[in-house]
Amino acid sequence: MSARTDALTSWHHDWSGLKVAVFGLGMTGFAVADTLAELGADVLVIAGKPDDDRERILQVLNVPLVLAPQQDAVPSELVDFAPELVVTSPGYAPHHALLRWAEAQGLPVWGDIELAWRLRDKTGTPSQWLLVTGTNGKTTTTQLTAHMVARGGVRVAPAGNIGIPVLDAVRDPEGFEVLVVEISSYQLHYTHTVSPWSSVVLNIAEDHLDWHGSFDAYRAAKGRAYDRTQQACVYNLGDPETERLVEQADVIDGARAIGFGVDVPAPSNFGVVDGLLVDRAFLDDRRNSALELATLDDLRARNLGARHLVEDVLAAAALARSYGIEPAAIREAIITFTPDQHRNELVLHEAGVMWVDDSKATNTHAAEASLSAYRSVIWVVGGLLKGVDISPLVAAHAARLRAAVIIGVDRHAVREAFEQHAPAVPLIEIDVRETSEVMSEVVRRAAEVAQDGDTVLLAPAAASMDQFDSYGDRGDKFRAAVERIAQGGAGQDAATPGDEA
Ligand code: UMA
Repeated sequence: MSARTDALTSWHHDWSGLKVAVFGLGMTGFAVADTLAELGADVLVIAGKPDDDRERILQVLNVPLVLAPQQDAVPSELVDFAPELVVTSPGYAPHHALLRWAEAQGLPVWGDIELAWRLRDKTGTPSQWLLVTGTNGKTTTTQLTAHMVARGGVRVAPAGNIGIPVLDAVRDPEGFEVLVVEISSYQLHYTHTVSPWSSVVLNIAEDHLDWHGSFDAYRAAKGRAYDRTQQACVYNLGDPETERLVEQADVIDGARAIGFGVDVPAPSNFGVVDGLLVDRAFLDDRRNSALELATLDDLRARNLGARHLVEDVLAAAALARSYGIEPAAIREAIITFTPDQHRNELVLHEAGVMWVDDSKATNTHAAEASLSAYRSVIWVVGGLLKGVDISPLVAAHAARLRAAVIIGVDRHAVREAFEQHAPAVPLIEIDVRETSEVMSEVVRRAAEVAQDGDTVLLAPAAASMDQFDSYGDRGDKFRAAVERIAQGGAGQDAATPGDEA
C-alpha cells in the first residue's frame, strides 16, 4: 500500500486531489463516489451498466463515469487516469479483469467498508462497530442487535450488506455511537484495518463459491471479521468452524471468545436453561450464576422460536451485552421485535395447506434450516445455484418432500439431483417464457398437488437474479400469486389450495 493512502485514517485528513478509481455504480459505488467527491478527491467511476439517476447526480458532482460492460477488458480511460487507490463495490470478484489489473499495478484496493472505517470520525467521536457476518441469519441478527442497543438508550444504526451503505451511516449529520455492520464475505475480502468492538461469525456453509473461487477462500474471508476485535469474538458452539476462525484470528489483546448455542451454557457462553435465554459471560460471578435475558415463550410470541432464530437472538444478545446493554433492555427489544419479510413468512393458511415465503433462503444452508421446520413439503426450489451442489440437501430431505416445483436457469442440475438422490419425489418443472409468469405458474401447479397438512415452501436454495430482481421481488411475486389464487383469480383451472386433497 502506498504511504499516502495508508496514512488516510480520518475524515479530517487531506484527501484532496487523491486519484481514486471507484468500481461499480450501484448502492456502494454511488456512496463511495459521493463521499470522495465531498472530500475533494479526484474520482473516476467505472461501471458495467448505466444508471440514469445516479449518472445525473455524478454529473452534478463533476465526477466522470466510464461504462465498461465487458467483464474481461480494462478501459483505456482507467489506465490513463493512473489511480493511486481503488475502491471497489463488493459485486466485483477478485478475478474480474479490473481487479486483476489493479493488483498487477500494485494498487491498494479497499471496499466501501474499509473507507467508511477510516472516515467514521466525521462528526467527532468515532462510532464503535459491532460486526455481523455468517452464511445465514446476518440480517435478522443485525436488526436484533441494533434494536437491543437502541433499547439500551444508545444512538445506533444498522448498516452494510443489510442494504444501507456504511458510508451513508458514517455521514449522518448527527453521527452514531454504535454501528451494527452486516458484512458479507465479499465486503470482508476488501477490508484491511477495521477493528470492531465485537464481532460474530454466525455459521459457515458453502456459498458464493463462484465469487471466492473455493470454500477455503470463502472461509478465510469470513474469518477476517474477527481480526482486530477489541472486546468479544462471538462464535457458534454448534459450528466448530466458527470457533476455529476465532482461534486463528489476530485480535486485540484482552478480547474474549464468547460462544452461543441452544444448550445449557458453560461459563463465558450464552445459552438456554429451562426455557430461559441466559448470559454466563458478562457478569462477575459467571462460575456460579447466570443472567436471565428472556424466555423461549417470549421468542415464540415474536415468531423467533425456531432453533436458528434462537441462535440469532443469542448472538445478538452477546454483541449487545459486550457493549454493556442491560438484560432488561435486551428482553424489551426481543418482545417488540418484528422479523423481516421473506423470512419464513406465512403467506396463507387455507384448507390445511400452509404457503410459506422463505425467499431469503438463497443458499442450501438457509434452505436446510427452512425445510427442517416442516413435515410434508411441496418445495419450490432453484434459481442461480452459484456453483453449489444441491444434491446433499435433496438427499437429506427426500422423505419429507411430497413434490418439488423447479424454477430458474439451473433447472437441469436441480432435476439431476432429484433423479439421483430422490427419484420417488414427483417433479414439476416450470418452463415459461415470460419471467413475470413464473410465480403464477408455480403457485398454480403447487395448488394442483397440495393436500391438507402440506406446506408449500418457497425456499429455493439459490439466488434469484436469473428470473427476478432480487429475493425480495421473488417473494413478493410468490405472495401476490398465492393471494390471487386464494381469491380464485389465477386462471381457469386454478384450484383453491388443498382442493385436490
Ligand atoms: N458491477 C459490474 N460487474 C461486476 C460486478 C458489479 O459491472 O462484476 C457493477 C454493476 O454494473 C453496478 C454495480 O457494480 O454498477 C453494482 O455493485 P454491487 O453488485 O457490488 O451492488 P451494490 O448495489 O453496490 O450493493 C452492494 C451489495 N451487493 C452485493 O454484494 C452483490 C448489497 O448486498 C449491499 O446491500 C450493498 O452493497 C450495501 O452494502 C446485497 C447482496 O446480494 C443485498 N449481498 C450478497 C448476499 O447477501 O448474499 C453478498
